Amino acid sequence: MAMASSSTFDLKSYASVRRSLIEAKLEECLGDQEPLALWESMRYSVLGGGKRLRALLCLAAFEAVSNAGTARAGASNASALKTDLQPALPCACAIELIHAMSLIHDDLPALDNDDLRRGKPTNHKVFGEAMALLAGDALLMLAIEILIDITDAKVDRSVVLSVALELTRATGAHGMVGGQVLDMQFTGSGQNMKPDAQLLEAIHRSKTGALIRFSVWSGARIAGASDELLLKLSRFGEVIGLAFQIADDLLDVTGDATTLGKTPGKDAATDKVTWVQLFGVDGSLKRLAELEHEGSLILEACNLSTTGGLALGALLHYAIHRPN
Ligand code: GRG
Repeated sequence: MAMASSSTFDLKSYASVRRSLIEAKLEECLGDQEPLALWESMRYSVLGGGKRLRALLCLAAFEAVSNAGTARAGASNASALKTDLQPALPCACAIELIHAMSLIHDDLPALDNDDLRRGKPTNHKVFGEAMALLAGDALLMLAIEILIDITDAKVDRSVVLSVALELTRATGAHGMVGGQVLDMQFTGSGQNMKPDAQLLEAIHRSKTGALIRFSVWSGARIAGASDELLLKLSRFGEVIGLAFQIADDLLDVTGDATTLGKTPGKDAATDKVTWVQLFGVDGSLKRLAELEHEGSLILEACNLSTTGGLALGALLHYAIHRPN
């Protein structure tokens, strides 16, 4: 049987099968409930949109670690669902809920003041600022709720607790919120207060990278990865997180509104410090190539050649070369 590699791996089929599971679970978590206006606003920003990159990373890491040590994936069946993903599904969805809430709040007039997201009017444009704020708050707590509520017999309570703890760290002042604050402190500051590459990477690592790193780490943790493997996959997640944000900065310069589903050129218009602003398009492409190489080496060292491992490699490539 022909063996699949990261470059021949059919990510499209792999992702399509797993996205269906993710969408169904998100629908279940966000069923119509009271107060209707609140749930409508929550559903608007979570369902029917988004690449689901973070949830896919979580499921791929879970799959990779669950099957570590078994036979290499064959090219023809690389996307087939052979592993029960249910133990990791609530976590994958919790990550998407947190991600969606961060987008709602990020788009508010008090922050980025954006009108367009995923090709639709932003949440506050449809439901008003007060409801958008509250929908974000509710999604944040719902994410924690569905995580702590994991009752799958295959997942030990101590694992659930450690995953919940890491998620709060990745999301709050140690992670996304802290990174957003640092980002704001440099936005619009002109030439005088530019961070250097190290500081900018630290901002990216917390604002965007922490949740992406958590996505990989949590899937691996739920699957019972050893401390050594967790450390390697955690670094892999960090590399994807950083690369994802640099690619995002590049897309803001090179993309168009239809493909991106959001307004391009905002970074320059608001004088946001980005990799592109500091090092130009070529400098950004060079850094992305370095990160892709580093991520591939880490993955090789993890020795995860089954479907999940190949998917992680393909998702690294996708995070860097994606169209939106
Ligand atoms: C978490 C309590 C709490 C508050 C949020 C606003 C804020 C604090 C943080 C901002 C975080 C943020 C929006 C970072 C940008 C990350 C980014 C590039 C998002 C785009 O992600 P994609 O491309 O989006 O994966 P889709 O639409 O595909 O899901």
